[in-house]
Amino acid sequence: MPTPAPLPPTVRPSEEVAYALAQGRAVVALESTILAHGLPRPGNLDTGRELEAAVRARGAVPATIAVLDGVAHVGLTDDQLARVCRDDGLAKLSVRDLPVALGTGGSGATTVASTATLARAAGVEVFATGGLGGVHRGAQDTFDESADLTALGRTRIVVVCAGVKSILDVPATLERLESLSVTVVGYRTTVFPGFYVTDSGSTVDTRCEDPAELARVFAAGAGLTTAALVVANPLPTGLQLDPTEHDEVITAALAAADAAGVSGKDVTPFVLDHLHTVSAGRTREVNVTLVLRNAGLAAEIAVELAALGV
Ligand code: PSU
Ligand code: MN
Repeated sequence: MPTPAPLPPTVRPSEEVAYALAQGRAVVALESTILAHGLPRPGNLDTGRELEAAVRARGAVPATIAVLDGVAHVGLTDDQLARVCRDDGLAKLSVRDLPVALGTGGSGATTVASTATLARAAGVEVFATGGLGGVHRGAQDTFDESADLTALGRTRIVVVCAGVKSILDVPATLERLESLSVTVVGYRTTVFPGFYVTDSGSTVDTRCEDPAELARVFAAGAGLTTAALVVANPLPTGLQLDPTEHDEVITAALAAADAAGVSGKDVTPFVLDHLHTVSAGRTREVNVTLVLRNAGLAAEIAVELAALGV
């Protein structure tokens, strides 16, 4: 376990997380934007708790990350988690927003980019989310590309996801991940998953077969790369959203975003929310299923990494 640089007072691991890290025990970071902005209330709080339980069930300590009153908490109390899931108008904080929130006493949920950044700063090496942000469709006109990509290009952490959100331009996102030297491996497959669906239509070059192999792959990058290892964990076909329904609801949701004139960081939450409505809750169900599976796999990888003791 590498010794992290001293933390600024505005980045605060919980007692449990600090203790686990000091003991070299497995810790898994969890993001809060999926809870605050990606899933509808009030069920999002159950999901937040289930994610933490899924990590614990596999012998790792969960560290859900969010900024509350000017402090970035790495590991939340249940009250803090409830606040993140309940508060109206909680900000969505990417990396560029962190200095403002931390310097002015602000609060907000953290995206993949900012969660990975804060986790790494605290010494956490494994992180689970649903789907990564990436290149939006039509980005050649809007330049809308998630800061998740550049953050993963400079943050040495394992990120377990079900691919990138399928509202995006998936092939373009994979190209950008390659340019940014982010290692992408499929978990027991070379078919790159499509978030709600098993197959995005794209492939990856590499597959890994088990958590121990993934831990060895991550450890082997020490000193060679400062980029993330993305582990793409597909839903089994039996659990995916029906692919025909998937394409229909995505088209409808993107058209609605266009008609509403939504732009910038509001696009992803708007489209996800619209999807939950037009699919009568099916996208929500599938999103919860896939993120729980990712948290479980992330915990298994974290346990293997801790066993390597590097
Ligand atoms: N994964 C999910 N649901 C989500 C997200 C990820 O299953 O809501 C969030 C993550 O926090 C990710 C963000 O970083 O969506 C991407 O937002 P943007 O496209 O504005 O960068
Ligand atoms: Mn964006």
